[in-house]
Amino acid sequence: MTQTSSARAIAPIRVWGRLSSANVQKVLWCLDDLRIGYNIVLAGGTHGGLSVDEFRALNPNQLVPVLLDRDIALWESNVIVRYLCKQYAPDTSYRADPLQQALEERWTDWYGTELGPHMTALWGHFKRGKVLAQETLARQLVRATQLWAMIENAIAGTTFIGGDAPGVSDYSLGPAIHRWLSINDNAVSPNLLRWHSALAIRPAYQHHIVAAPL
Ligand SMILES: N[C@@H](CCC(=O)N[C@@H](CS)C(=O)NCC(=O)O)C(=O)O
Repeated sequence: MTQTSSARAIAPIRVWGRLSSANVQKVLWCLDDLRIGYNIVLAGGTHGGLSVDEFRALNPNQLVPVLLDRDIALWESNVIVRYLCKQYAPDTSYRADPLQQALEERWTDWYGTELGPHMTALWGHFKRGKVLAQETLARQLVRATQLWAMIENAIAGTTFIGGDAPGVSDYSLGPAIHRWLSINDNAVSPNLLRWHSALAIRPAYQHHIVAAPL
C-alpha cells in the first residue's frame, strides 16, 4: 500500500516501514512535522518484504525504516532524523552552533544505549506479551524511572528538548515518551507531562504516535 503526504522536498522521498515500529514512527512524525513530502511503502512485520533482494540492496540489515532521498538509501532511524532536520529544517530544528546541537543530540544517543533497552523490555512486557518475571519487571521500572528523571530535569524551562521547536531528540524520543506515559500512569513528572502535551498537540505526533497501532 502506498500513501502520499504533503509535498515539500524537491525529489520524492520514499520510506519503507510499518506503522507500529517506534523507529519508523520517529521518521514519519519528523517528516510530517517538517512538512516534507514522501511516499510510504509498508514493509516489515506482517507486511513482510524485508528478505527480498531489492530490499536487501537498500538495507543489508533487512530492517526498517529505510528512507530513500535522491536515490540514496539511508537506514538507522536516528541518522535519518538527523539528516532530515539538517537538510530540510536547518533554521528551526538543527542548530548552526555544533556545540549547542551536540548538547541537544546527546539525548538521542543516550536513549539508544541507556534508556532504550529498558523501554524495549517494558513495552514488550506491557503491550506485546513478552512477560517479565516480577523481580525483573520491578528492576526495569526503577531504572527507567531514574533515567526518565534525567530528561525531566534537562527540559525544565524549555518547551522541547530542541528548545522552542522540536529538534533531533524530540523526533527520536517522541515515540518513547508516549510509550512511557502509556505504561506508567502514575508518572509524577511535570516537565515530561508538559513536554508530551506540547508534542501531542502537533498533528503529525497525534497521527503517527498517539494514534499508532500496537
Ligand atoms: N537501529 C535500527 C533498528 C531497526 C529495527 O530494529 N527495526 C525493526 C523494527 S523497530 C525491524 O525492522 N524489525 C523487523 C520487522 O519489523 O519485520 C534503527 O534505529 O533504525
